Amino acid sequence: MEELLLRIKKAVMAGEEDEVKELLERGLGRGMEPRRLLEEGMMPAMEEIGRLFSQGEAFIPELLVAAYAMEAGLEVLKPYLGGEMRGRGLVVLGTVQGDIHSIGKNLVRMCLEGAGFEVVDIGEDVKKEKFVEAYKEFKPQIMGLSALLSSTMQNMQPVIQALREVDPEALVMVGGAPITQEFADQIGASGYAPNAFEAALKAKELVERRG
Ligand code: B1M
Repeated sequence: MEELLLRIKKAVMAGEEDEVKELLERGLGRGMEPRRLLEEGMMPAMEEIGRLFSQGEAFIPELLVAAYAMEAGLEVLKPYLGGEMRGRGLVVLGTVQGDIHSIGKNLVRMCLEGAGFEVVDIGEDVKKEKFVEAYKEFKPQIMGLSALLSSTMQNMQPVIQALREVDPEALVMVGGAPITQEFADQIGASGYAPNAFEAALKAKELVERRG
């Protein structure tokens, strides 16, 4: 089992999409938990490639091929990350302006869908105005904002402010690697989650609290 997780990690890092998919299918076939395949197989690959990138030992192309392999793997796990319930409400989800990181957001989307939410994914590098338009168009229970860069996390607060000008009660959940609970409180977010699984729980909590 451990060896399979290690092989998944290596295959993601090498960008071997077909191998990643095959190894995940094999793990699932052996009855391994999808969440374990994700958290102990694929995610460590992204951490490692990020660490190598910080040290100047990996470069953008390596980050990209690993990201594609991760996306391919997520597609395999997607059907298993969910539950059966539907109709909890609608979430509009996007990565803020200046930020093109999509994997974390996509994983949050899958977990929200799994938890019974309908999700409108408005993509990456999303301008404040587009968040506001989407809020008006879809009237979601929750707006979800993701940011992966310490520069782009600064673009979250203006979005929250613009949304609250339209609706002072708007529920906004934030997340992404550099975000902390403290930062979320500072910018007036309604909720924060450190990972995709917690994001689904937090979304449920926010909607239930609203009643
Ligand atoms: Co980028 N990148 N990157 N990158 N990249 C990081 C984030 C970095 C930490 C790498 C490093 O230096 N060690 C660093 C940021 C440093 C900082 O600002 N603090 C960095 C940098 C510097 C950059 C560029 C500036 C590099 C350059 O061009 N010189 C550039 C910026 C581009 C831009 O956005 N304008 C850049 C580009 C890229 C690629 C395009 C090559 C690629 C992204 C491809 C893609 O997403 N389609 C990429 C990648 C892959 C990474 C790393 C290696 C992996 C990110 C990832 O997918 N993680 C990353 C290093 C790392 O994270 N260790 C890095 C896996 C994913 C499942 O986790 O995204 O954290 P994560 O999402 C989690 C949680 O954060 C949370 O749940 C998710 C799942 O559990 N979450 C939420 C996320 N959103 C949420 C929303 C919520 C709730 C929870 O509520 C709404």
